[in-house]
Amino acid sequence: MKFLDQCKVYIRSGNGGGGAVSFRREKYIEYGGPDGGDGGKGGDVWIEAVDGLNTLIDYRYQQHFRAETGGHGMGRNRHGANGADVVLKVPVGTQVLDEDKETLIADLDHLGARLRLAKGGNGGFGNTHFKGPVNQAPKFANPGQEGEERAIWLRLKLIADVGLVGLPNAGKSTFLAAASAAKPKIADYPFTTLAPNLGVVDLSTNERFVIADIPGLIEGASEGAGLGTRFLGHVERSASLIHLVDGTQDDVAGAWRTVRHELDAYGEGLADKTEFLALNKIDALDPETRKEKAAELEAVAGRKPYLVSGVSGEGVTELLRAAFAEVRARRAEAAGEVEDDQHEPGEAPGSWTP
Ligand SMILES: Nc1nc2c(ncn2[C@@H]2O[C@H](COP(=O)(O)OP(=O)(O)OP(=O)(O)O)[C@@H](O)[C@H]2O)c(=O)[nH]1
Ligand SMILES: [Mg+2]
Repeated sequence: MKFLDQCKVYIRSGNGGGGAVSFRREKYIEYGGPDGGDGGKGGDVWIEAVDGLNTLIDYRYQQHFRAETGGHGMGRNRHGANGADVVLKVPVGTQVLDEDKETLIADLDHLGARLRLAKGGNGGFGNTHFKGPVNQAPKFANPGQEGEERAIWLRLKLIADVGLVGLPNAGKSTFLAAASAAKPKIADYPFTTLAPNLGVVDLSTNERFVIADIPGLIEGASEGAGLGTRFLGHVERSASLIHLVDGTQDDVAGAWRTVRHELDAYGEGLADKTEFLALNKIDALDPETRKEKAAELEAVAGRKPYLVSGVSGEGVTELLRAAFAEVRARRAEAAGEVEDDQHEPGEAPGSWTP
């Protein structure tokens, strides 16, 4: 699955309708005077962040969007109809970039965020508008204004609700495969995962969230060791992190500390996110070792770890449910915040690379 979804879209707002040239003609009324109505306004092109979408796939199939032309004005001072608008519906988290793919036009980061991308042309004035003391019977009217035409890029930074972190080989990809329908590459050597994988966790029809499996972190990752920390950008917007610690290694406390240190060094609020700590691979541990390792983790982290196994599936659902409760709380919080959110255009799009 592509983590970044982007596509180019061509839009055009509607032309305004032309004004009409017309004169009143009625029995017994001589010199009825001009009565040409104005043209209608052309439709606008809007973009809106809506619920229920999570990809830009629709824009792979349709790239051209045009709003309707305004209706022409008519005699008897009738105004032309306004052209219908077109609304591009996109998932929350979509960024709109200019044709140069650099200039950020908008970051639709909350539900209902809406922006006019192209304004429809105004309708032209009918000849009624031009009558005056000098020219009482103008035989001309304005044409409608042209609509705007432009190309834009849509870019979706998929927002993983929960990020999976841990040392290489901690079993992150295996966990993702157990939790979702994703099929990440799994192998018993470090750095199997070279690019992030996403999976959708389906607890029930309306309990869904996205989890991201990112490459393992090693000591010094924040200084560029291993694959570095650049992939952490994918989980910056996540509600929480699931931190997996391989229970089959000798020093579980050290493993936890290493990863925490790298999260801290990376910054961007990652270290402050709720961490669901889990001792993984418990299928390979006897009850005695489980207790021992769990106690070691608890001692260093200050709370009890979940006990899970991506291979046997033990404890996985329980951990996912706990993580989802947090996701849900964050979503409710975000929905409440939207109203008074004085939103800024956001950081330059170039500052974020996968
Ligand atoms: N016994 C056991 N082995 C596991 C479990 N989860 C993963 N493994 C094994 O651990 C090894 C690494 O698993 P991955 O899922 O690739 O680990 P990862 O954290 O994604 O590794 P990187 O992508 O390299 O960072 C593989 O050989 C897996 O079969 C588990 O729950 N129990
Ligand atoms: Mg992996």
